[in-house]
This record gives sequence, structure tokens and C-alpha cells, in this order.
Amino acid sequence: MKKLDFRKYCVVSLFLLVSGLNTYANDGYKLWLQYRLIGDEALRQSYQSNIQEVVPLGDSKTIEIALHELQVGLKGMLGPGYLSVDRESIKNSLVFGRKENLPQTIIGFFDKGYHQINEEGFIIRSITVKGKKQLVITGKTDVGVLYGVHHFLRLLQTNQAIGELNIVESPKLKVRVLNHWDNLDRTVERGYSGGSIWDWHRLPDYIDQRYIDYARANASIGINGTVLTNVNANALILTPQYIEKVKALADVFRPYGIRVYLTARFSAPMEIGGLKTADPLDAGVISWWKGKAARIYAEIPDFGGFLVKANSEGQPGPQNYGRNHVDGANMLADAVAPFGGIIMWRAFVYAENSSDDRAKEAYSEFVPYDGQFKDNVLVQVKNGPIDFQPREPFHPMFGAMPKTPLMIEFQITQEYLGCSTHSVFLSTLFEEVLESDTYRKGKGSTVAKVIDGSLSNKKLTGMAGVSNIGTDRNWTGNVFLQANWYSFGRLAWNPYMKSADIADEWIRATFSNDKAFVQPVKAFMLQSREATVNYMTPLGLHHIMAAGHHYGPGPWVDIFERAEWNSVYFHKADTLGVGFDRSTTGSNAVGQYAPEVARMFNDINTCPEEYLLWFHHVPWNYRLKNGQSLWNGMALKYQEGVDTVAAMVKTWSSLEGYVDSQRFNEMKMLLDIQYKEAKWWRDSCLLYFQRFSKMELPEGVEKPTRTLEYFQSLEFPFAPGHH
Ligand code: GCW
Repeated sequence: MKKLDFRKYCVVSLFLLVSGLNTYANDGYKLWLQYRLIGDEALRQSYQSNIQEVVPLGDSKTIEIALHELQVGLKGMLGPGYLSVDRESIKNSLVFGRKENLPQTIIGFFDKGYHQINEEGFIIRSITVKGKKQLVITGKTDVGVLYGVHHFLRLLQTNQAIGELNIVESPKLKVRVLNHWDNLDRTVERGYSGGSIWDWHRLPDYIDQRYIDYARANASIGINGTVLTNVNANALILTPQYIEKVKALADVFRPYGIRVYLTARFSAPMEIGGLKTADPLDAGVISWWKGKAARIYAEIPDFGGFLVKANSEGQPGPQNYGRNHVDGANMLADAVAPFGGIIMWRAFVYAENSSDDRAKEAYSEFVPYDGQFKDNVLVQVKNGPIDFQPREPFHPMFGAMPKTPLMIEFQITQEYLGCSTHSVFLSTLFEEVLESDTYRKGKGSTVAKVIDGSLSNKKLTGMAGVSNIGTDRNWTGNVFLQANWYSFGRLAWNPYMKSADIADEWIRATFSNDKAFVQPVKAFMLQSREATVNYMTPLGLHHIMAAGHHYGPGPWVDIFERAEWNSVYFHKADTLGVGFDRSTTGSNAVGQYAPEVARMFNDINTCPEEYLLWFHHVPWNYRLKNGQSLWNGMALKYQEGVDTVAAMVKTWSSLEGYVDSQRFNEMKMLLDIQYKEAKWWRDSCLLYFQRFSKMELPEGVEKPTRTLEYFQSLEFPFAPGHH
């Protein structure tokens, strides 16, 4: 055998490690915590000289976790072998611990900082003590320190200077939760990335490594709660058999700063409690819930509380007993209050005997209750008034209930945005909503200010995201959609962050710091949501997805008895035009917004074109701002959406050298599917609407290759996520 030239071997392996030409497989399991070796040698050395030693202070599980994270992260990024851990003395370098564990010699440096942060906040600061440079990460709690450690690692992951740090940060929202629509049989409602990660059968004794990795990933972006079960709830989760399993998960999550919450089925007292009623004013029901809460808290002292979907889409609720949302929410709030728990009561309701406009129902039902909910109730409001569409105007409830804490609910899973095959960066959607101005207290009354409590001085604040996580090896079914979990966490921490910055961080942490990669990928991520709006529902169209599973186009859907489940209800296309008249001449949904906003939406000339067909029924030959007729403009938007996806495919294909082959190839295949499906959307929608407009497709729009009948005949009986 030929002797291996050792030097050459070293040079080659170093090159492979450093160059980023990673040809080995990477299945994406490590999410944004890749901790790749830092390619820039000078930078690596400067990091190394700043951090020669890590000094953990305190001996909690959380500090152990923080230490482990630093070891994994620093070894990965700076190379193995140089790092030492010294618990005894503080000689130099990276020190981390909460306030009370910091030595007197350095605590004084942080007096001001401690005043500025809350319980979950952190300070990262470079100080010099006796001629030695020390980087200190501290907070009031160990979890704050853990958040600081993750923040610090992120600085390295994104190749920032760490020489002179002085960072003081606190989360701006209190409750930062994922909502899992996971069923006990491990199916996931609207889940597109495999089954539920909760293995109820093997819990409580079998602790899947996934639970730990899940907690770690969430902690890295500041998520501090998880609702384990579907809002379409099963009462069994509240039985002792399941509480024991929930406790096992809570024990895993606790040191990561994550609390568990459950969905409470309103009829549980009857289903598992043997009571004859679930009337929230019934003494037996009240004491049943109190007892239930006490049992849960006996097992899980930091249990977060309940999330409730009541009297919505067939779920039981107080109205079944002639009571209202306030009665229901407050009864449960009283049950968990002694233990510090909260109730997240959803406002996603629309009546069975539908009114003139589904978009108006939540507001009509809830706003009159302003000020009546107990202090530990958060009313959970979807970002828009219909249902997680590719684009909706902000929900009119934001700003309209100044005496009630409202939390916002986003959908991270892509029920209406192409499931997990379409690479859509949802951060721009979240950001658009958060930046929307409600004008409820004059200009600048943004949704972000409503939900962070600053507009009306609220302490209890929150953001919920319907999870896109499943058992797929890469968690989200598509590596790119990890970015949506990531951006949700970052925005829940700070709803004023910019999507461009979030994308930048995520790309660098997940793939590469190489500018030649970061820039084009960031550009296409930032365009991706607009592209999806364009090829699915341009100009304010909404809810024209296929029936039931919502996969693919279905503007023709008119089969449901409940009018507001049909696409035709939402687009109202006819020979005159298309769109839902929600102006004062129509349903007057505009009247639910502050006067400034109502006026803008109401007038077809000032209504932003993104919402044109949301608020107006518009003639086919109406002139858009670009001079095109509505019909031509709509067709061109569909084409634009397709073209943007084509460009995304092209960009990605050109970046093969920067990504490991596995993630590169998977993304490539998914983008190809997205391109195919974007064309499917364009062709079927245009063929359908053409029946009403009776106009030719304008120049520049590709001719459909199939008939409308063909598209209408497509069926997907096993489309994922549907029950
Ligand atoms: O978007 C709709 C979904 C339902 C979901 C419901 C809700 C969990 O189609 O699957 O049920 O919203 O948010 O309650």
C-alpha cells in the first residue's frame, strides 16, 4: 500500500473543512446551530485570543446546558483543542453566570445593565479586570444567561467583531409560544413535515433525543413556551395517564426556559369527568376545572396554562350553554390563577349561520367584551381577519380592545402557502403585519405596539406561531422553512426586527458566511413571499385554495353548504368584475378599522392595490396604477409570480459550490416542485377567471397547456395535514 503523504493529507482536509466546499452529507437536523469552522483564519484567531477559557458560574442544569452549548459551538467554529473550562478561578476570557453568582470584583460593571433588563434579559460586555480582558455574559436568571450565550454564539456564527461588546437585551414579549396542532395519534393538523414529534406511546419513560434538541433550538431563539396539543382538542390529554407524559416533557424543557401549555377541550368535564354539563357557571364544572388545574400543577409546578378554541368550527364552548366567551375564559382563568397560569383564549370564531361577511365576525363578537376578561387571560388573535392567507390586511381587533391584552397568532406551517414544498420566507409576512398602523391612538399605533403592550400599557403580552415542526429529519420538511421557525422566534423576542436582518443571520448560521452566497439567497428569500402572493392570490384575492386540504388552487370551489367555506364566496367573480366588496357600499368591514384606516381601504383610489380585491368588487376593465386593466394586471401578476420562482430556481442552481450536496439537492428538487406548482396556480386561476372576464390573456403571459376541466379534475385524497 502506498504510504499516505501526511502533510498533503492535512492540507487537503483542512482545505475541505475551511473552504466551505462541503461535499459531505448534511441532513439539516442541526438547523441553524451548524457551528461550522470559521473559514477566515484571521477572524478565527482573533476569536480564539478573546476566548481562551470559559468560566461557568453556578451549577444549575441551565448553566450546564449553556456550558455545553459553548463547548459545542466554540469547538465547532474555532476548532478543537484549545478551550479549557475553569470553574474555580476567574483568570480571563469568557465568564457567564447570573447576577448572584458573579464575583464582587466584576458585579459593579453591570449595575446599570441589570436595571435595564427583565427576568429573561441578558448583558454581554467586555471588561478589563486587573489587566485581563473578560467577556461576561450575565442576567438576572440562568435562563437569561442561556439566552445571552446563544446570542454570543450567534455573533460568532455571523462573523461579527467581539472585541468591545456591550449588549443589553430583553425580550419585548412575555409569552413566546409555538402552537402545535398535534393530535394524540401523532397526526398533525396542517402539518407537512411528517408526524408529531411527541411520541405519546413511549412517554413518559422514553425520552427521545428530539425533545432535547427541540428545546435547545427553541431556547436559541428565545421561544419560552410550547402548546403541545391541537386546538381542535382531545380531552384525554387532561387525564392522569397523559399528564404524566406531559410532565416528562416539561421536565426536559424546564432548564431551557420552556414551559408547557395544553389545549383545554371545553367539554372535558363531561368527556373525562363524568359531569352532565360543561356550563362555565355551573358550580360542579368550576370545581372540576379547579381540581384539574391543581392536579396538573402538582406534577408540573411551572405549567403555563391552557389554550382554548371555543365555539369555533364545531369545537364546544360556553355558548353551548347560553354563556359567552368571557364566562368561559374567566372560569378557566380562575382555575389556573392560584398557580400563576394563564389562559390563551382564541378569537378565531365565525358563526355557523354566517353573517354577511366572515371577516367581520371575530371583531363583532369580541370587541364588546373589552375590559371584561380576567388579568391572566390573553385573547389570541390571528394576524388577519380571515385565516392565514398569503396576504391579509391586519386584523381589525388589534388596537380595538385597549383594555384587553391581545396576543397575535401567526401560522408558521404553510396551510395556505404551498405546504412544505414551497420555499416561502414568512418573516416578511409577519413583519408586514407587525408594522401595520392601526391608527387607534393616532399615527404610529402599529400592531407591534399593540402586542408588546406599549400602546395601552399591558404587562401580559405574547406571540403564538402554529408550528411547522414534524418528524422529518430536517424538522420542517424543507430546510428553507427552518427559517420560518427561526424568524418567528426572533420576532417574538423583538417584533421590531427586520426580515432582512433575520434572513442574514439565518443564512450565515445555517449555510455560509460567504458573501457570494449570502447576498443572492437573502435576495430571493425576501422576494419569496411576494412571489407566492402573486402566483396564488394577487391583488387581494384570498381563500381560493382547493377544498378541505387547501393544497393547490380551487377558485371554483362551491360545494360546501357553509357559504364561507367556498372560494366563490371570497372572490365573488362575475361578468362585471371580481372581489369582495367590504367597503361602505358592501359589507362595511372597513368600518371595523380606525377612521383613518377605514377611509384608506374604503376608497378604491387610496386602497393599496395589494388589498384591492379584499375590499372592493372591481370591474375587469378597471385601470390599475400601472395603467393596465384589472384583467391584464392580474394575469401579469400571476406571470410575475411564476417568473420570480423561475429566477429562484436559477439562483439556487448557481450556488451548488457553497452548500453541502444533500441540502443543495433537496432544495433544488423542492424549488422545481414550486415552479411546477406556481404554473399550475397561474394557469388554473387564469382559466377560471377568464370565464368571467371573457378577455384574452395579455402579451407576456404564457398560455396554459391544460384545460380548466383538467385542473378541476385533480384530486388529492391523501394530501397531508388534513383530517
Ligand atoms: O385555518 C383553519 C384550519 C383548521 C384550523 C383552524 C383554526 C385547527 O383550516 O385546520 O383548526 O383554522 O385555526 O382553528
